[in-house]
Amino acid sequence: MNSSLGSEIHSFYESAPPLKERDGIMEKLNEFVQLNCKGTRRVVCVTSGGTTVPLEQRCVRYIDNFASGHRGAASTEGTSQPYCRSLPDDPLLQCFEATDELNIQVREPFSEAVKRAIRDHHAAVAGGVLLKLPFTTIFEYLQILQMVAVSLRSHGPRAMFYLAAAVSDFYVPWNSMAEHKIQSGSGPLDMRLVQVPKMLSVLRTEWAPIAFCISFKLETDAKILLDKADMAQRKYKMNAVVANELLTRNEEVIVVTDSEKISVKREKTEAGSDVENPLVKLLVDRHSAFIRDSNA
Ligand code: PAZ
Repeated sequence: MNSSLGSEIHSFYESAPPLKERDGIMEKLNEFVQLNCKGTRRVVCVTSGGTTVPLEQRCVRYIDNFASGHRGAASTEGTSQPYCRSLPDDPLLQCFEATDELNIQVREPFSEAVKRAIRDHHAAVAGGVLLKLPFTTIFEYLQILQMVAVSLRSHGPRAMFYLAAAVSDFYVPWNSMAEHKIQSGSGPLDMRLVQVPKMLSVLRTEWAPIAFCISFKLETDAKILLDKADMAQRKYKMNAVVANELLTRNEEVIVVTDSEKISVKREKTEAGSDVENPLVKLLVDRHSAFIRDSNA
């Protein structure tokens, strides 16, 4: 990592607002690591959804992005949230109905999918194999990612990072952000956003250097997608970069490694049809080969 990146990263973390419930998150993470990071068991950190960039410290406005969290959720069931993607947007009101004054039941036609989602979700949480750490802002996301990555370091090549979240590229540093709501009467808004430091680099070199790392690259222009994915793969020494276009992201992705470009297309499964199922299968196989090659 070069020294200017090092100082950008340092100043990002130094000036970020302290993570709420840091101790609670750390405790859950430690419990999860103790339970799961042992023997030959593999562990994956899936990031999903998008991060926001607050414009005011007492945040009224923020910059958001398009990510829905579908990719991470669909990939984790085999984040929306894992097990919740089969639910409608307003699950409480749409999935349940009152049978009389006191009783509520799951409505048809949701009943089977909803019951399965609830059952599988509770089983995963109760078994200690699913830990969900929600985030909203870029500050929360990068602080939690650092905590998770450092906690998984000791699991070496058996840890996988599957970084599907759409992470903000620019942000307003906390110490140069207005404290109060920006007033609209003062004319056009002139605000300077600085680049979010490239954390893939520090993940690779310091936080979890021998983990199996998959990052995602989204573009809207097909002509530059594969070059950008290729560049990211080489620059950050990713085991693979999953390249996707905005409009076709649920139909096809291209897995770019140092020697291959593999197209993965939507496939029918028992639960429906998605691109995540074949993608996860391919990456799990690659992870197995990676563990074998590391003699772990
Ligand atoms: O969350 P979603 O299912 O709506 O979209 C998934 C995605 C496009 C955010 C993901 O596949 C991806 O490409 N993430 C990285 C985006 C980027 O920073 O380039």
